[in-house]
Amino acid sequence: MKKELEERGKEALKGIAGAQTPEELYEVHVKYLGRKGIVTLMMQGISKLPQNDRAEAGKLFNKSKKSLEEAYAEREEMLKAESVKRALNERWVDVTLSGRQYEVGHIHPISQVQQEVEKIFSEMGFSVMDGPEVESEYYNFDGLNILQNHPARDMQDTFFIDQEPTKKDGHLVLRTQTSPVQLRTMEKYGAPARVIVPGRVFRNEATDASHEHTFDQVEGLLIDKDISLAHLKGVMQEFLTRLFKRETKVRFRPGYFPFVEPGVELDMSCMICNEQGCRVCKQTGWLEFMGAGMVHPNVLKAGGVDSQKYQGWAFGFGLTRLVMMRYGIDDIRLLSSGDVRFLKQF
Ligand code: FA5
Repeated sequence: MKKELEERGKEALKGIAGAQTPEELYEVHVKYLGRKGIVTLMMQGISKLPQNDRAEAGKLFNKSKKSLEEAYAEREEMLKAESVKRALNERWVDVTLSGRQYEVGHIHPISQVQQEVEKIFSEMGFSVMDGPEVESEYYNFDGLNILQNHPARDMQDTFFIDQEPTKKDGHLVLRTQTSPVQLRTMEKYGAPARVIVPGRVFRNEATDASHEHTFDQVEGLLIDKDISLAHLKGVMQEFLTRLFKRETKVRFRPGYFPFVEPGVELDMSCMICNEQGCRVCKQTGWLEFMGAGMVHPNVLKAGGVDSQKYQGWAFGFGLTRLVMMRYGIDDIRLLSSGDVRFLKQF
């Protein structure tokens, strides 16, 4: 029995040393040391030995079993370490390689300038209002004193929504100006009011370097007691001076918009030539900036404001054109082209 144990032991050790994977090693374990393994079964045979030989045989088996278990544990550790090493080699990463660059977007130049405009007007006590881009004919025209057959309706080519008109609101249109929000503000908050309305507007017109079918405007409305155009001049001079970070002057010229009376065009001093005259200002020293005027009594009435008690002014300028001036962009169409090579510059 001793000899057989020695031989089986050698065989088992050889099997353990020869196992190349944890699975193979496990098979060797089952074969020799498992519940029905060769060594285990031999151990069970000790009880059949004569009484005197049992103690010695027991010791011999325990010793042999212990050394097999130790060899097994050692080999198991080794195979595990090897398999980890293999896995690491297979999924090898060169940590010295430079990383992949992820593009992070940034704010569009129109939104950047819009945020600046909002900040300056907020500091002067104006709230920022919003209004729908799909607007009713009533708010876009009728309520603003632009009557059904008034030639002013031809001034702005309109995109009409293909839907039955309602008696009260007429057709739905893509708003051609931010002025409808004048009415919405008066209806909602009454007087006094001090708001600006940045927003997108749409006109059905042929595009060129300075005209888009979709562009942004900023509307302004101030209603209170004892308000005059002098306040508008002061507010706009302060606004443009803060925006361009240099002393900027403004001047009025007569202008016509049905929803104001009197109506004006406001020019700003040319920041390129300091009023000396250049190509940009066509040698005049002034740049056209916006339309404005005292809110027409009919519009105050439509907004539910008592024109005997309150008056005010409104203005509307092209935010997209302001962005062009700010960054020296010579074609408006670039701003909505979605060309990242262009947008990356801002
Ligand atoms: C208006 O839209 C009036 N609602 C402005 C107003 C408000 C007057 C309140 C009085 C009181 P106008 O059509 O001129 O006005 O447009 C205002 C500005 O929008 C222009 O000065 C110009 O800067 C810009 N704009 C007009 N058409 C285009 C276009 N096709 N592309 C880009 N900008 C435009």
